[in-house]
Amino acid sequence: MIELYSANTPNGIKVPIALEELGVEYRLITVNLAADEQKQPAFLSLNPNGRIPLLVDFSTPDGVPLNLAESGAILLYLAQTYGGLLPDDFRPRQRAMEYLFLQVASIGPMFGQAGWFLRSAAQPIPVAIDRFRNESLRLTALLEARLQKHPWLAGDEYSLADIMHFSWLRIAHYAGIDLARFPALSAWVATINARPAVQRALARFQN
Ligand SMILES: N[C@@H](CCC(=O)N[C@@H](CS)C(=O)NCC(=O)O)C(=O)O
Repeated sequence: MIELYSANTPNGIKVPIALEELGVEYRLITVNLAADEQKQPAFLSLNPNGRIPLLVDFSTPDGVPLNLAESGAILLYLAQTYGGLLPDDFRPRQRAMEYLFLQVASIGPMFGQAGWFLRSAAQPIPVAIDRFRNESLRLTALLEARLQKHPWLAGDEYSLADIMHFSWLRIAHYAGIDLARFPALSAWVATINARPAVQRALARFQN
């Protein structure tokens, strides 16, 4: 049995998409970020970092529930535990890992900061907006170049790397990026968005 604490945000949708793709059942507990539920003692006792997503797996080999935060770690755990979303072959498997880490270390933080300085800062700080938006643009161009050559980020196979990046690229406008300027990425986003598992995951947040 899996419980997932999450919300309809770029990092929050990654785990339900992976769970739906893997066909693993879960109970979704929606966290109200606007009400700061993720900073309350009950949530902090599960994840001291006070952020979603947070997964609790009650079906562990040692019988002790596992609390796991960080979307990259969670997707890796699910892929390794439930089998899928990671290519079997040596090279594409390493490539999937490479893009997984690129997302958590670069795209996520850069898009997040670009969006925050563009939309949420109390006053506009042009140097910060330029810095984070330009770096987001550079990284977007990197993904575009990859997808010009390969159907998926790991190569020929849809993997957890695609889920990680899809969740941010589908809202690229948040970071001030016009996705229409990137044809391969736009087509890739549309293809992933049309997957039944992705639609089921997104629908879970509407209920
Ligand atoms: N590196 C983390 C980032 C998690 C994260 O920033 N989650 C956001 C939602 S997308 C959050 O919980 N924000 C609420 C807050 O910062 O209080 C991951 O990949 O899971």
